[in-house]
Amino acid sequence: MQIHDVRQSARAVAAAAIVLLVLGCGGGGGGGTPTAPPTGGGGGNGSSPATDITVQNNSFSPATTTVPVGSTVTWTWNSCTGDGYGGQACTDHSVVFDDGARTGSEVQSSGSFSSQFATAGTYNYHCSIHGTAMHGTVVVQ
Ligand SMILES: [Cu+2]
Repeated sequence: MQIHDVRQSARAVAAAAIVLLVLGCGGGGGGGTPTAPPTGGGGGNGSSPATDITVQNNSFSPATTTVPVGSTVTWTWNSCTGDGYGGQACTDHSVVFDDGARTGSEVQSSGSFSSQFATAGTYNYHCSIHGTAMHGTVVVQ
């Protein structure tokens, strides 16, 4: 009796294992690849123009920035470099508009300056310290 019972149990286990294998196989194969639906309609953020300009030593980056009418452009100073003694040396720069009509920034070596552009046009500017060698353009359209 005992031996018989063991054999029956073994068969049952084997049968169960086969069932599990078949189920496992079907489950794995039939899953398919989940496809993530594209989110949203416009993807608007990707097309937003850069309105941040870095004031670095002897250049504005990017040199030309194109923005929609009404945009506020922010210049952020990044003009500090190592002084060779473990400290930092920060160089003065400014944002001065060539036409003189718009208010520019102070001469400063850190911080930022923002200006809003309500009218379409091309606004050339330069640094009062380094002259036209350090210049940039904001195109408002
Ligand atoms: Cu400068």
